[in-house]
Amino acid sequence: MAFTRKNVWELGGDWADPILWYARGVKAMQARPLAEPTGWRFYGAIHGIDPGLWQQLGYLDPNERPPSDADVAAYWNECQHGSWYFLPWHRGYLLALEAVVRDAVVKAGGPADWALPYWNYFKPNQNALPPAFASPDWPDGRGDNPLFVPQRHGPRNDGKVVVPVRMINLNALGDPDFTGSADGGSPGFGGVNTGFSHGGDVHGGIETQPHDFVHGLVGGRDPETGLPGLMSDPDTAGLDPIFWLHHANIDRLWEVWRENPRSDVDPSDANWVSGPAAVGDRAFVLPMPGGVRFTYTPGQMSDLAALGYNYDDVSPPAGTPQRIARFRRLGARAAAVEALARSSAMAARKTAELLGANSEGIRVSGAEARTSVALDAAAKSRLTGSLRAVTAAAAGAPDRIFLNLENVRGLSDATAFEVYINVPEGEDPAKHPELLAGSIALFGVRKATLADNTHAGNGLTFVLEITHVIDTLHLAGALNADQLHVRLVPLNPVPEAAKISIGRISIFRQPG
Ligand SMILES: [Cu+2]
Repeated sequence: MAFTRKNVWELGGDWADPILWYARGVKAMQARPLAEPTGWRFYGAIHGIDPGLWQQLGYLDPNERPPSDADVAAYWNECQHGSWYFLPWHRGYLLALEAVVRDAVVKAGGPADWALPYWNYFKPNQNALPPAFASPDWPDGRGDNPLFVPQRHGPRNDGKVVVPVRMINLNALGDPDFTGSADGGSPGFGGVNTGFSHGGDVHGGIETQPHDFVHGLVGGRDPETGLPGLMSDPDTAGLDPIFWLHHANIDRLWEVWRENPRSDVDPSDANWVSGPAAVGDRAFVLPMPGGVRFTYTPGQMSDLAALGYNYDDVSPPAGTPQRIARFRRLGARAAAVEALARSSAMAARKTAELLGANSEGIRVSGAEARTSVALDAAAKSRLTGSLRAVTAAAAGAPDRIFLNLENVRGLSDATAFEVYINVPEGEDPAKHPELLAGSIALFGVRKATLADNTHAGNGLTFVLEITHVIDTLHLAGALNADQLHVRLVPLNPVPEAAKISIGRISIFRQPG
């Protein structure tokens, strides 16, 4: 039997059967003790657990019996972030949770083909939290709906959970490479080459947007206590039932990227295919119903048919960037466009070159932060040369450009901001969508800031592709300046107490 994951907004009602059965399955898991590997909180702790934060949020009693040391070592704090394992690890995590929920559903007399729904916030009128998750009541009016979580504060921290469509994007789907690098160029669609990475430094394309951003905006931050919503912090995110529908959508986007390729493929590198266990690091292993251990490698996660499930829709969404459109915009002749697309898709990955960086770290607090990036003249002329060459008959693909926010540190993962380039002085950035580099939320920043046994406290690095903005400036003849002006516009004023800082803002070119 192949299981089909369907759009939560198109199931035929706020409490359509798959949602009602999900709620019942979650309820059954929540009734299990902390130490039970198929319990709800155990599953949350597999993603990540900060016992102090769990206690503050009311999810852990210090007197509870913990799981065995062996179970904690095998399963807890396993999630992969800032890594090319981000997508395959979470795919296995979804499969295992889905099997545990389905087991509970079937035992309660529900359908044997139950599958997780997904939340596609990109679709028109589907960007609000699905109603069954927003109501404290079951459909009969009883008030212990397990899908409802009070610690969801939303983008404005007022409890209204809506994903602002203007601020999320599918730019990552346009990336020809699954694997990126941490050299300042593309972080890839799927992330950079790492070992076992429970919170790596450089977030990959699909991880940064929309993944991190939706986490931060759904969870938000309690305006009174300053505590994160469950979804905003990786150490609490797995406790929120909406987590799984968000991740099912990210998982679906991986298949969208694979299904609509030019030459896009998952990595063939043995370190990706076999995963960290093959080099003696922790294995990807999850508890399944009946005491079964599910051990898996990234390579086993590529093929949905082999895994026995599918999605009802993997067509390319509106707004997927098209390389061809870029070449046309830069003036390529009609006959050259396809050849340019092929050369850009086939090109071996080329090393990134620094175009410039700002001179010192900046603090982000209040309503805005600004800095300037001085551009190296020689590197810039190589960039403009590659952009101009597109109009020639036998050109290679033009450079792609990346803005790096390096060593981002702070204490509030719900911090989210837009990044703009060269907004004219005195003008409202919101009126210049053509100058919007991208939007980020700092999912994982607190963990990455505190020095502990896995982190040196270096913070996170976010990489935004700004090719579209640079093209705009180039076509307007505005790339001749010797610096670019960067404006960070937070979604909500950033409190001093969040201590948000950015070590360096740099811009890199990468030959296309
Ligand atoms: Cu996530």
